[in-house]
Amino acid sequence: MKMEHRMRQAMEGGRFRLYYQPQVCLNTGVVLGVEALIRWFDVELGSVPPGNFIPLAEESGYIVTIGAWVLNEAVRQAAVWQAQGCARTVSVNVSSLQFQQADFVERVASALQNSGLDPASLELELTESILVQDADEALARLQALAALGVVLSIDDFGTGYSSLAYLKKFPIHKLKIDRSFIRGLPADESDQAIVSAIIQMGRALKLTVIAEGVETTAQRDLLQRMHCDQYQGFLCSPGVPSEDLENVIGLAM
Ligand code: G
Ligand code: G
Ligand code: MN
Ligand code: NA
Repeated sequence: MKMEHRMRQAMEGGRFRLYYQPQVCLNTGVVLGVEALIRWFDVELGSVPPGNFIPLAEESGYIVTIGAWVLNEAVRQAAVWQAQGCARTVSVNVSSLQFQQADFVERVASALQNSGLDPASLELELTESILVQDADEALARLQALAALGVVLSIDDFGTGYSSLAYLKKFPIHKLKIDRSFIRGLPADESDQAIVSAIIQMGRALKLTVIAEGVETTAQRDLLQRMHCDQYQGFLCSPGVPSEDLENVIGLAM
């Protein structure tokens, strides 16, 4: 069976779920937000890792359908947390094709409106490649999203081909340092230099900086000394179902 057909069946059968990975304040240990990560539990194939289907969904265009579902589901869940009195942001990964839809901004606006979620509680994770393609169109779209009040972050920061000029040009609020630079910490001196430079630049530009892929206390402690704002990684928790989140957050540090 073709993968796209399987994805369509899985979507119709409710076989996709969102898991949530905490984003932790390095100063206080408080969980400020979570990143929504899609999971596919197929009737026949079992658990299909996102690395195996997101690229195919991007090629076939089905990512637009998946992305719309992810956005609405994440916003719905965040509105539930908000109604429970829990201030917590939700970060949603946005694919290039999804961002390029003519009505992408309206889709975000209506997801917010339908749910009643405070726009400041929604973060959109964009990759550098999104900013490189058709920069004028991207600028207009980002300005419209920023005007809605949503937070715009650059995912996998430092791994793309774009220039740093976009940090000046686009209304970006947050940088996510790619985990390839975190892996070598605390020992690797090149990684130290790169991470430290990103943090300092982020601070100077008044951006929030979050480190991805933090797995050890030594990495976390170094990032804290470097004045990084937040971290995300297996040290706190992998992505977990919403019902397990309170448990994980109770243990966060
Ligand atoms: O979720 P990890 O746990 O395995 O995710 C693997 C890859 O899939 C990462 O690059 C991540 O950004 C991407 N990914 C996870 N969830 C989503 C999603 O909802 N939308 C998109 N576009 N990518 C996602
Ligand atoms: O591309 P993006 O940054 O959205 O991808 C998130 C991916 O990173 C997911 O596959 C998630 O499971 C993975 N991830 C999250 N935390 C860690 C970590 O501490 N170590 C490693 N190796 N992967 C992580
Ligand atoms: Mn991400
Ligand atoms: Na990333």
